[in-house]
Amino acid sequence: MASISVPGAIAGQPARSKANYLNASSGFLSWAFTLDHKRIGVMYLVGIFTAFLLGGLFALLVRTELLTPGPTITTHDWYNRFFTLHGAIMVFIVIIPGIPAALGNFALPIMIGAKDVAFPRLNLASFYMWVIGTLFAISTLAFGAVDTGWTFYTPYSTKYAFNGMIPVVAGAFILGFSSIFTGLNFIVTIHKLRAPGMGWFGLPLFLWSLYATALVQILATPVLGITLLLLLVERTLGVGFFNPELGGDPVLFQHFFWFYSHPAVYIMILPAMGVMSELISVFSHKHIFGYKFIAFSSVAIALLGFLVWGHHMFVSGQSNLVGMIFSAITFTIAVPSAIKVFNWLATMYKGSISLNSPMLYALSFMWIFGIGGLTGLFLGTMATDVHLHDTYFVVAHFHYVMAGTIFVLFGGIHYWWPKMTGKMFNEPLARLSCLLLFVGFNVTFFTQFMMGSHGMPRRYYNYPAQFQMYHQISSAGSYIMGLGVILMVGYLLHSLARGRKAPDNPWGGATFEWRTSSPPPVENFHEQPVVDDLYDYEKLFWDEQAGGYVRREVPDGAARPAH
Ligand code: HEM
Ligand SMILES: [Cu+2]
Repeated sequence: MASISVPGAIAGQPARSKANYLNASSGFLSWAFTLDHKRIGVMYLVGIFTAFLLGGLFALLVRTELLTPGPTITTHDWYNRFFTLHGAIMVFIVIIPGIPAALGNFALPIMIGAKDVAFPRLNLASFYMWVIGTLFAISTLAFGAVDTGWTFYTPYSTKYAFNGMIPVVAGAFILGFSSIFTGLNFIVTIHKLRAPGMGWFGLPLFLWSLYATALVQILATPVLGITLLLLLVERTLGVGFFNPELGGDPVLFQHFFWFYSHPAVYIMILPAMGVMSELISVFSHKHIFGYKFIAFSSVAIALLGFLVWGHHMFVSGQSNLVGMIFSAITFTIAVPSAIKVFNWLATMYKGSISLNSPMLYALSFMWIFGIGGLTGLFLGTMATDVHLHDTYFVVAHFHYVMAGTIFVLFGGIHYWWPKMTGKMFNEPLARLSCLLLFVGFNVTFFTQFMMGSHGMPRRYYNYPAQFQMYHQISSAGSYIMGLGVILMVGYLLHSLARGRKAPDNPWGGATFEWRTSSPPPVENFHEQPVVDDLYDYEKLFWDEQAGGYVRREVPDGAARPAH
């Protein structure tokens, strides 16, 4: 395709108007009332990242308190509030909306060749539900804060805890709507707005994972909503649902809570697995291996995820038979998860791998999620869980899973950053930051497996001296991670201010977002992309002048130019 040469146009790319979704309109109101999925995605990203910094601050306070047994920087009451705020912020405000609301909102419509999501107003509403829910939750600090742990177990939460738990629970309830709205929007968008000719098996795998996630969001979140409502009613009106003194059943709360919260683990991890499939294929410059297996394993994980909640309740007094059944079903989830890991490895095999920062995050995920998944088997086995339950082993396990997702969130941010902002970032610093996070993470949490299996309980302010060494190493690791995050904030801000202009396709991706300008125009495309195999990299060539990859039609039999 010949392009007309216009002064200022990048060689190898057609000349286009300079208008894009960022500069098409300006001013606070143009953002506050925007219906553009890309701007909503960016606003989510800024909000979620800010909340991550706040949640991270509470984590550092917890780790600092644990440097010595007994009081270090705060009282036992505030310690309880710190870990609760940390957990509640990270789960409800950061990681559950995380990848779908921020990266999904930005990328999903572009990836199917659409102009926007199916319901743009609902999308904006979901963003404001997130803002309002978050403000409610944070306002707890003015009401004595919350110290129940993020699980809000009854009857402690309904009878004894500080009043600050009311705004947090109300906030989590509101955040649930945000999650349901996003899920609904994505399902309808994927069904209805795919570019002509794009079948289900032509979808990028990220979207299969968002679709599977959306199913869980829609089916599981209402259960949590009602449970939190019952909790508030018991707390404020004294109607007994969970408190035995009022005729309620505390174990019922655990059933309701985990019926949502185990599937919620998949709301957290499935989108990350979707981003992984994109990253691994693009940075191996090789067609994804086992497309259908990866696609169906997302759906399988979503459905099986509803059947295993009882593994959180092995020591709640449920019968051994029920425990055995939950244990057995829990193991089956390892199968679709392993299918994904196998396919990623097979994709990398004999690929031409570039170790750019997004790929470093993806590889970190493989290690971290691998350990997170394998240690889950010890917790899913009843006999070992009785020993490990409520110890630091559990804390280490769920951080290996959840922070695995955070690594992919960061990988995705780096991957789509040039597309979102039109700017490149400092790649060597990005690699350094990933390294700091990876090393810091393993130092922080691997030690926790050790102290947990030696019996150090979670949520404890005080501990016997024998555990001090572990705690100090763990805290040192968390400070290394803190450095990594500060560095990341630094070079990303620098990129916004002074980053080199991003090419349309810096990494060599074949999905649609790499076939439009960086940043994209308001309507996403200058000309509608043609549907073809989104994992076929044969037509992409590195172009020195463009500073990125360009598509060229290769005539049959022509020699493929060297990279
Ligand atoms: C930035 C690195 C992080 C550090 C240093 C850290 C540290 C900690 C510590 C020390 C605890 C308290 C453990 C206990 O006594 O029970 C904790 C709990 C928790 N963390 Fe993290 N964490 C980090 C990141 C995350 C992330 C990314 C997530 C999820 C997205 C997360 C979710 C949780 C949850 C759900 C709890 C349980 C809170 C509770 O027991 O109520 N953390 N974390
Ligand atoms: Cu679970």
